[in-house]
Amino acid sequence: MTDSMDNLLGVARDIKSMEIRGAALIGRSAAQALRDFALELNTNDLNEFNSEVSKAADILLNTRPTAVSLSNSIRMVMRYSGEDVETASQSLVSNADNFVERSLKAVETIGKIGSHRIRDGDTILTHCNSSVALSIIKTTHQSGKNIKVISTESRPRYQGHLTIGMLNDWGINTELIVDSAVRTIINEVDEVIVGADVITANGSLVNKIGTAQIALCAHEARTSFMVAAETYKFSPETIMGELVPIEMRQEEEVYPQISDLKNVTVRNPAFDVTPHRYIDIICTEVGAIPPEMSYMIIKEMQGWDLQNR
Ligand code: RUB
Repeated sequence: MTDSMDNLLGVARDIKSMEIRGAALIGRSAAQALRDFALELNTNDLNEFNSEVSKAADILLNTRPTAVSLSNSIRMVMRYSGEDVETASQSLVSNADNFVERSLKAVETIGKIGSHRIRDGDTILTHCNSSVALSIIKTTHQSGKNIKVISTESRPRYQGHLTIGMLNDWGINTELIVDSAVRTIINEVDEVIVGADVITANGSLVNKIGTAQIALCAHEARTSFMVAAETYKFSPETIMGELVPIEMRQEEEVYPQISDLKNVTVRNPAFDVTPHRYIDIICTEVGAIPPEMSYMIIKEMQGWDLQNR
């Protein structure tokens, strides 16, 4: 196997095993992996270049099924063109670099936009470990507002432990709760802020399992529910009526000794769907929008052309 394929398979493995995780990082890592793969390809034949790059793209696409950042990032990188290998490769590299740059800038901009909605003294509840939701929280803290964060554990993979480590390092007053304590503490919360794996055409949110229950609690308690999502988290496929595939992970993540129990199985969906009516606002890099505007974001920001599907 070539070194370039070896490296790409390494990134694909890390995405699958969740060494690389969180939708934004998955999208950027895939773009960079495809870029490095193209740069290391040793061929002067454009047909061979195209075919190898598209095989590599398929390998990355098959790592995790839910996060649309992965397919959107690969789609953007694969819009390269060129008369020969050199120009095609340059075009692909520039697409990948643009995606990564645009993603990093979006996370920063969302941090600023979202922080305007948070008041001094607020308590924020977050779930899982979303770099974009945390950008809002960090920016708010850096702006001098005094905030407290409550973080769920986010079983079964405990991404909440990553979140509290980061909040601790930034000097933010933080409390960790078990996932099932959300209903108990919701009346102390001023706003829920979560990230997104997917926003559908009708403005619904696909995010870490447990998000939908939190949204339901927040709705009942009249607590504001904010989603932090870059425009490449919006799913063009859902305009065509496609359903978002929900990743099912291994039973052992939830109960390592499951094989000892012959009459028991574990169901381990990694994500769930929060209906748009429970979402107050989606903070994107082009502004804070109501979920009902998601269709427009897909049409305008992603140049989505229904005729060419
Ligand atoms: C991560 C998760 C995050 C979103 C958004 O799930 O659900 O909330 O991906 O993250 P997993 P970000 O740990 O299974 O990848 O804001 O960093 O894109």
